[in-house]
Amino acid sequence: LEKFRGVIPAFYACYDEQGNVSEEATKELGNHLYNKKVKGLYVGGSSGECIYQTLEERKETLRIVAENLRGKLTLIAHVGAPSTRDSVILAQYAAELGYDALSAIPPIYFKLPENSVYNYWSKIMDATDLPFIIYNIPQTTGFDLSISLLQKLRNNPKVIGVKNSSMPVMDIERFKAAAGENFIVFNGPDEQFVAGRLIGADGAIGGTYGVMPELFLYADEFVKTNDFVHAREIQTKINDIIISLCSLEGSMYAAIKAILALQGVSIGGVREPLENIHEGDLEAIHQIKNQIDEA
Ligand code: NAY
Repeated sequence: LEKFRGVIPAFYACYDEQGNVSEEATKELGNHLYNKKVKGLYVGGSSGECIYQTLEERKETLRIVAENLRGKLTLIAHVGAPSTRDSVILAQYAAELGYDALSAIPPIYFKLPENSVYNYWSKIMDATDLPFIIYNIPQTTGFDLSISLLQKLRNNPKVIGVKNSSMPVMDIERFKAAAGENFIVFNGPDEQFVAGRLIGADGAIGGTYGVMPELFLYADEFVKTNDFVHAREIQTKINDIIISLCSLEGSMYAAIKAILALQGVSIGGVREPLENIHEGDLEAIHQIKNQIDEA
């Protein structure tokens, strides 16, 4: 499980000027993050705007990233889709492409009982030989992973971890305690990266890493060397930046992409209904870029 321990940016959706998935931009962002020495990539999750993409677009992104970076970075494919059938199609495709692991949110829209969620995740796992990482993100899905469901899923040896994006850091500690040895818990909320690592997260996957990978890599090093004073200092800088990113007319991902463009990596805008950058955001975008440079 060593290959999952580390800083793993959630990969952004990469579009051309018409808003279509761009092969060139996808490669460019992948190479950029590879050069920053991140551990891996989480492809096609929330930050990948998976919920607003067609099955074909999601396959396209999975393919481009894998062809470009498999063997160089740990690649996790997020395959959660509204139906079990589409999720299984994506899972099988990711396995063919050589991904290291699969991951999925619980099913969204209908409020389904735990048993349906169990069956959904199990069918994805049955579809390939790949290990599986549960994605718990109750604030967007409305489904909170219970300890008993985790323990039931844990009977399947393919379940190797949880990416936990719920806000209480205690959940990370509880999931670790419940799951036992040989299990990876990933910190989800970037605002609590240091706290999550301290309470036991083995690795971390996040939506803002891509625009400031160095800060998370440094924070991770400080945690590893027990230098909590410096780790906390970086966390404060990260949180100031995240608050700035979330304070514009445009959505957080639109702000991130605009800053990436200033950093020399152009991956387009966001897909509606996510809000794109407004004229009035431009000055703040430059300021946030400086804020990142100075951190
Ligand atoms: C993914 O699947 O893209 C992620 O891992 C993103 C997780 C993010 N949560 C949400 C709700 O988007 O990283 C967080 C988030 O961007 C960060 O904490 C800033 O709020």
